[in-house]
Amino acid sequence: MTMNNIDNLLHESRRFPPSEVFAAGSAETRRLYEEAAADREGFWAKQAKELLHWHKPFTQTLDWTNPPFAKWFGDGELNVAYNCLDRHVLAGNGDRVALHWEGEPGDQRTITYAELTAEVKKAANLLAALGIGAGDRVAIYLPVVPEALIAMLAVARLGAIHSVVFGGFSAESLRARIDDAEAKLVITADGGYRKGKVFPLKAAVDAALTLTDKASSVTNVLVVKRGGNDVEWTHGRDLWWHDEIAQVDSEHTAKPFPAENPLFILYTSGTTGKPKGILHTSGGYLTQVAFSHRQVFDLKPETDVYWCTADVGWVTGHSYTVYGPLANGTTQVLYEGTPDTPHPGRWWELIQKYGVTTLYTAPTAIRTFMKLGRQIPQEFDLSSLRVLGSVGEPINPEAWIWYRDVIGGGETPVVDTWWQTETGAIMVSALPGVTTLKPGSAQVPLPGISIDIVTDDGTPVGKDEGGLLVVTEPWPAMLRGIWGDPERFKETYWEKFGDRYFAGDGARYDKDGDIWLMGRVDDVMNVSGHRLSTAEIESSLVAHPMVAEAAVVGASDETTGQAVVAFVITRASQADAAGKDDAAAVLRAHVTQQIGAIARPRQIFIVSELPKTRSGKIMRRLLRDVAEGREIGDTTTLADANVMTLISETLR
Ligand code: 6R9
Repeated sequence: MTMNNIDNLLHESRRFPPSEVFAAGSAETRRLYEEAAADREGFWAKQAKELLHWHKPFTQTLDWTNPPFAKWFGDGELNVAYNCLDRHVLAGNGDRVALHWEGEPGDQRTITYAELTAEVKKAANLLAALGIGAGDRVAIYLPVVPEALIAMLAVARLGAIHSVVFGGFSAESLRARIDDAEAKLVITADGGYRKGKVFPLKAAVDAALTLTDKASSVTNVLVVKRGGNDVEWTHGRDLWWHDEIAQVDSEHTAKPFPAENPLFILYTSGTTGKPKGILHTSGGYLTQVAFSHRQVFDLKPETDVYWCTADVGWVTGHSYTVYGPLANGTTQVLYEGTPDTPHPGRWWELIQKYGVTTLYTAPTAIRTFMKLGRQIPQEFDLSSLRVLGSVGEPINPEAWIWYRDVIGGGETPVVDTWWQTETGAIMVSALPGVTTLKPGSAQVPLPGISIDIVTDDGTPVGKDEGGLLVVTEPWPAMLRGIWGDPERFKETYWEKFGDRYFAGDGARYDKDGDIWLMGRVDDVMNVSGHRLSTAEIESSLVAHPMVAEAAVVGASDETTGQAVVAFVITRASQADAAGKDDAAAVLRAHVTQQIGAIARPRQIFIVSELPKTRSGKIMRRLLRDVAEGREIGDTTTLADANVMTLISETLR
């Protein structure tokens, strides 16, 4: 976050105490803080028992004898899918709507808990017939269609491990993830709808599996029919989902698995070129996502209609579309497409149509709507909304106020939720019935979560001071490791402060002790709430024959938070032939093809030098000054003081 934003934060001083409606039920919520403060582990044990069904009850809560490898509820057994499905049906809620799904072209499906359970049972039988059992990895590369959730839950039901890959990732990225996890099966679709067009997914799977001569670990590809587009077919490997599902038994008994059985791997960008496979397990994860979903959104499962706009390919989709809401028996909206198709009021139309009470989205979306103007949402009846959530990056107070006023009718609480793929669940957030809301601040750790802000050498800072955000005690939904790389897990998160988890975010306490997130302190960018690594994009750029050297920075961007800006030194012979503009266009396309459209640089500057320190480190801070059009900062540590003049001259 830039200094401008920080100034901005300090200019908004309005405070919003809970309204009477919310405050009425808050005594119980307040007690949660007290209980957790008195006995943190006992508190989580109680939540795990109350919120979940255990086939075999646990007797141990936390095993932290081998840090940083935690075990929660280690001797207990449960089935994650049973908790999200069967038990609601058995409790008499089978007729409750689980999903109001809407496709981008306007097609709809309403699926009750009984129907969803039946679908997942069939899918589990199908996967088992294809040889999937406990511990096997299944890659899921689907648009936001009900089958994405059905596939995830079927994998979970068998005790297998899913790795969902966002549909916007390229064939190369997909292959890297398939290889790293050694997935046996890929579940995809012929296509999905985006901005009025069908984008191909099966074609990317075909390309991924033939990228190298080396055979992949994949034995089958299951294809959901969605786009209706033509697809190529590899006989013996490829199977249509609908054909296969029609042939399997509809009964399936969910078997219990140990609480620490892996549930999923989700890849996320770190500070090196190689994405990390974040590993989550079952009992602790499900406890914390169910708990936080219930408390942060003041959930009333009987009456609420909840909508989380995240794609299931991101952690927010895992924790707050699939596992948290379904464990709580929530009715939710699931929407396949983009917010502006076929018209810019599409989201608001959906809220009106389904009577959405709870909306969970990202600041980048809110800022985009702000730019389009309030008249668009004002054409729709949004009065059903009662809680609004934000996630993915710091929300600037201006967007916070707009969200509350224009979308929430000036009354609806806005909860800003801080968490990460690694934390699995929300860690810092206001609670609507208890917290007096401050626009722009994520505010307080949830009950049972221990957070601190410390200096670089680990000393806790005081009120009105800033530093690095750490988690000081293990938490139930914490990552259990990086797939296949325990050393990297220790190094990345634990080496810096020993017994405390280093999140990679800067933060400060205000004078009341509330927490304000200040953005990443490492080389991770945040573009539209998605994490991208500078190193990953740099290595993609230097892999192109035209490029000699590349440096990537995240420059602040009004809508997307940050935008990718690249500085590239080309190999003389090649670049002359192409010309600067063409070279930039070619390289932007290259990054899209290698990683995916989300990583495509907003700008590529062709330069003759990069600013480096005497030890050869690229000084990204100076490049950020250039990218953001600012006066260039202190250059005294540069090996060659003239470099910045040279760069500025080239770009003039
Ligand atoms: C859930 C999710 C995690 C990174 C995180 C931080 C940023 C997320 C935030 C926030 C400020 C918030 N972040 N929520 N920053 N306020 N409410 O986004 O996971 O994709 O792993 O990103 O996103 O920088 O470290 P993930």
